[in-house]
Amino acid sequence: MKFSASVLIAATCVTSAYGEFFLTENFNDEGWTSRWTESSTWKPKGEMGAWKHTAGEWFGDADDKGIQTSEDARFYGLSAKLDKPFTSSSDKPLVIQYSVKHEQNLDCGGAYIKLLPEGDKFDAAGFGGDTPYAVMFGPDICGTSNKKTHVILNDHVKDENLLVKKEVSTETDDLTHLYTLIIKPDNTFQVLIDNKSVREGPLDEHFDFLAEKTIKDPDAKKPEDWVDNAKMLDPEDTKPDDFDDQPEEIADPDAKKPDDWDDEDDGDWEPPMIDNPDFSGEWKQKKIDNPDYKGKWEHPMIDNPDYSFNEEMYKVCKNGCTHVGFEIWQVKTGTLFDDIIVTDSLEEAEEYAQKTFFAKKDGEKKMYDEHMEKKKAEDEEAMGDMEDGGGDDDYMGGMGDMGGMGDMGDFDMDGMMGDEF
Ligand SMILES: [Ca+2]
Repeated sequence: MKFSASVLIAATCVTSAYGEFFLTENFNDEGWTSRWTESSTWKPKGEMGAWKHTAGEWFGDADDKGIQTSEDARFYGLSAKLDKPFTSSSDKPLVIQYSVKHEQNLDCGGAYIKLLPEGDKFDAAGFGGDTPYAVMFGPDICGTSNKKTHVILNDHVKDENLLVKKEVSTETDDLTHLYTLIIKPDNTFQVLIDNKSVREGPLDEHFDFLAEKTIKDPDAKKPEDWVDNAKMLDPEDTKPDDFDDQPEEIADPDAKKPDDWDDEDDGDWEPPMIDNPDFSGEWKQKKIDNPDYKGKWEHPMIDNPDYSFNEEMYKVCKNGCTHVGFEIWQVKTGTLFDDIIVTDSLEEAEEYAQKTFFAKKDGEKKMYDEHMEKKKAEDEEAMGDMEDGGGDDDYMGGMGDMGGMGDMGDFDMDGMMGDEF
């Protein structure tokens, strides 16, 4: 077997200068299946999709494989045990990093990773959407409006999963991107995509870890005589005596009871209503500024007696995280995962990124551009043939090659919502 550079790097970097690896996975060897377990009891077999071990359609190194979803409209469940449990500590961060490539131009599907805390109790066969987790992190795309990078952290005090409050952007093109989440002991976090920060800040500002700092004063009430109407009816304005109060509609004076009208069978005859030609509108009293208006009453705020800062928000793995896993649903498949690292050192994650993602990136882009050029030329040729007299069948075949439009009818949006949180 020919080893690529990244296989050798992963194999030799067990210890490191900066910190500890809790897991590194580059999926380059056939033995990855012995390290990862597919979920087998989470969903019926027919609803589960198969993982493909491949470098994909475009890549920086043909020997550098990842794992790719390969069947449309399926669930995918896969997990691996960390080399040793990661326990949140007061002097080191938690760093989770992995790469994602949506070769299929993903229209609807998850591509997030989870860090799991269950230790020996962890049920790899049953691992799925309901399995407790410490961190859920990574892309989730469905339609044009839902395109984000999930960041969901477990609050060990309330035992609740907290969603990041401001949406975090995600990449939607067909190339590999690197996603990094850092949770620091100073109770801040950072999300990097391709090593560029896309969201960062204090945990208490971005997640609902803490009670509100201030609340409405329960003893304060709006005074009963508070005037909060800015306008009032003008008491000086009265209806003129000569105002002609005409109804809006009148009975049609020209209508006549039909000769064949039978009062017994048809009931009493009534003429139809028509617009009143003399109607000049309703009289309305003028409105003026209210001299007693005091403005909108603002409820006074006080410090919340239930608020207290929690120094340990960052401890998402308080009792040790032991596994990582993917449990996702994809409508259109072709997402390829690679180069996962869980470490307590940002420097280590950066170094790993340089040796993996950044080493392959330019080669992949070059191959992708060539692939697209070739495809464009083929499509143009197919279109040319069609204009020269090709039939409808040729046309549909060409469309299928261009975008897989034949699959559009199989969407199951409801199906994907159930297991996410
Ligand atoms: Ca790889």
